[in-house]
Amino acid sequence: MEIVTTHKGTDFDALACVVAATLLFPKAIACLPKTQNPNVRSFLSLHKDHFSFLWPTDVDLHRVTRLIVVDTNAWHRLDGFQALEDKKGLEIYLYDHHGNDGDIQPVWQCRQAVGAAITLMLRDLKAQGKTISPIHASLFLAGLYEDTGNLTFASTTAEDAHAAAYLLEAGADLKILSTFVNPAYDRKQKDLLFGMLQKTEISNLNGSWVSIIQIGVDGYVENLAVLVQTIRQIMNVDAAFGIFSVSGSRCLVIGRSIADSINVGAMMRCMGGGGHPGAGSTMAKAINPGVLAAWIRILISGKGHTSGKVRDLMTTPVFTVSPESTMEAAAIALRNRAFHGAPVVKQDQLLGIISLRDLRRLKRKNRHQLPVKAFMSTPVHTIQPWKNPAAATHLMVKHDIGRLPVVDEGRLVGIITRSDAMSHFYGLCPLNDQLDRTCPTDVK
Ligand SMILES: [Mn+2]
Repeated sequence: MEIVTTHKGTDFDALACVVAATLLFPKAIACLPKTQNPNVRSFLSLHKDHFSFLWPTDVDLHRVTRLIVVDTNAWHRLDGFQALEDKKGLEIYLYDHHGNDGDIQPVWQCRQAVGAAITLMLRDLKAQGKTISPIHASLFLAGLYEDTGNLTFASTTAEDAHAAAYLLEAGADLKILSTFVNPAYDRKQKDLLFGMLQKTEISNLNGSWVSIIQIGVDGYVENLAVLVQTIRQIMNVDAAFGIFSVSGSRCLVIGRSIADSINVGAMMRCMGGGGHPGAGSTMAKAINPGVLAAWIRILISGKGHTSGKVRDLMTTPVFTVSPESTMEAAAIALRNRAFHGAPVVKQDQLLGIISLRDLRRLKRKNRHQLPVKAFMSTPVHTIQPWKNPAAATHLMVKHDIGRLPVVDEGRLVGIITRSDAMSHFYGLCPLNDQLDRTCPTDVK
């Protein structure tokens, strides 16, 4: 049995990719997560007769031989398929346009940083000469427009624009599109937008204009992400962040950015969520909204109002790996110590970083005997021990890395990880420290 699936909180791009995959793999059965974005839900309820989907609970996992994953590359974002992660002989195919943060190990993949994942699928549909009906074209264009902000987000590529032209030629209906992609605001959304406009604070952080809004939300309000996007446009800022106190001690944080220097996805990953450079979100539990706002400012500016130093947080001595050791030996050493990665060092010289993720990428067993130096990542970003922890987090967010060697006068003296830096900031939080790791439905 072949199954196509995508991420929880399914948006139009994800839905478009699932449908496109069933055209590319006619034997595959489409399976949608139980949670979908509100506009996708209303689209599906109107187009019930055109598409057929299974729920994850309808699938007998034992019978799945091929899993086609679209618009995500992380197991935790799938609904109900985690049990397949270690299944022997399962073939995984992947189409995705997200960053390098996932842990799904496909046997075949098409991954590229384009504006929308449907652009990648369309490339193959065109190459295989598949015909696209006007309804398919409309759905695909909805995904393309939603993920690229009508081709205006910085992540948009020329291929996305070509894909849009191709879909218009195939009969995509712009009237249907505007009904679903930009649905009219309901009463609650209008009220909340009004409140957000009054509360928005604008500041210049590291040369970018950023608007941060803290606001309470009464009951359920649909599609808060659209409101954050609207605020960004009205305020004409580089990035906007909404911190919505949802209920009790939970806050939903949603960010939208058009500046290359503000990578919302990396910031939200740091805060326990996820997303793209231009869009992301996280659900934070038991953290005061004011602390979340301060955290966002720290992540963007790299300036924390804290007195600690990197040397107080770093781990020392550092476990290192020699460039000549085999990948297999390095992996065993890392696993025994429960580390995810380590610096590669030769005679006090820091050469690179090797991680378990690099090892998982080696497909063929015989490559495990190759030396670490062939697979380590370079160049290495480093930090000095006397720097502020906020500067360390800033670097980790900017380059989307999980660990930072601490170097003093050319010598490796320690290492600081994302969780070291975060535990420092959490220490400042009045309510302290849990993050809810579930991805909220607004993540694009
Ligand atoms: Mn997408």
